[in-house]
Amino acid sequence: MAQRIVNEDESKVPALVLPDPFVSKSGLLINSISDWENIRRPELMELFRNEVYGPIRADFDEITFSEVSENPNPFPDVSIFREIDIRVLRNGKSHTMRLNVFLPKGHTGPSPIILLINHRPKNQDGQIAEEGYWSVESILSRGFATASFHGETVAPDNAETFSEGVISNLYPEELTKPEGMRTFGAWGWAAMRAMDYFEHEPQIDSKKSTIVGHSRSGKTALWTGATDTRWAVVISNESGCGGAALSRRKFGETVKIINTSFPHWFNDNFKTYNEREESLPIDQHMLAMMMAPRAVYFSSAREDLWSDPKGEYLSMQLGSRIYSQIYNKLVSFPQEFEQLKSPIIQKHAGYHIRGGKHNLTLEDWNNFMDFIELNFKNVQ
Ligand code: GTR
Repeated sequence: MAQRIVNEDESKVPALVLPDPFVSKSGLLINSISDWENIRRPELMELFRNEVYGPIRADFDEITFSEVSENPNPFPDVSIFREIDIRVLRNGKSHTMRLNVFLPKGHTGPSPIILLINHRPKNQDGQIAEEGYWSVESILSRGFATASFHGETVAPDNAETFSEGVISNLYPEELTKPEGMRTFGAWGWAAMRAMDYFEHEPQIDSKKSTIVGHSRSGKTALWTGATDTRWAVVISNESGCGGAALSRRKFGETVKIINTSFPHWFNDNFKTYNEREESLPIDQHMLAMMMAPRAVYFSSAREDLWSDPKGEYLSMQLGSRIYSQIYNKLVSFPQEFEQLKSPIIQKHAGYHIRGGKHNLTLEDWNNFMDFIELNFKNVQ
């Protein structure tokens, strides 16, 4: 096996020359909302779709939601638990995915919702909600509803078998295209179908919706939030390479390493950038920009160098310029990453770094909820 070259030394990070988000392909300087939304944003979306992630297909013939009762409610005192099978038909074939939903008990009126994309090994010790990773009780106690699906319900996380789910069932033509849909597209597809359910369910306020993902699911959350503007808040926890972190820093996991370890995640075109990060027409700060004018939040962990915490912060700092430069909203991030002590919870764009290792914890969730609540204040 070829030797992996991994840099975790800041002094060896190359000088950054990033593509300019505010100049269109034809050289037009972008400084208005309409030029951003009609010219530059669609150009960048096309680049991310064709060169990195593949599309999240949204076409199908029919969708149905049916409640099943297979498992007992793990939190009966504080929640109403629903297990929903979402069945989608296209061209006479169907795919069914499972969504687990907790509504806060005793709340009247629609609740804001937080979706967690789950990629932890299925049914780890038989739990539907692993404490910390999906902090259901804490989320409900703040008046949110919460839902989660497992990636495996639409695409196995395996280079050989990944297509044996929604891709082969509903969109087999994607497999032969170098720019086609792979697992990030499939997992994002599932998140969009969850959103279809939220829109259909009167006890859920789908306009106040947040999508959260950790690590590979954080990458998925970002691509889903960029593609599907129904999400009001998009949160990435330690998503690193191909997620929140700038690829050109080549700190920790690189494009070549990720494409070699997980060839089924991104589309085939992305592999042409192995060891050629400088030639990418985008970098990940531009993905953060795709969320505007909605809200976006990144979080990192100090010991998680593989995900490049500083690269995640810089990407947020640079990406959040979309709010000030185009949407005329006040957002500010301290210059020095090394000085960061406390979470940056403000309207539109936020960030925190906590102590410890690669994981999703209650501390992360508490910051996410502070950010979400602040962003929903005064929103009708
Ligand atoms: C790692 C991978 C990362 C990250 C992580 C995870 O092995 O290199 O890109 O996605 O898995 O999902 O936990």
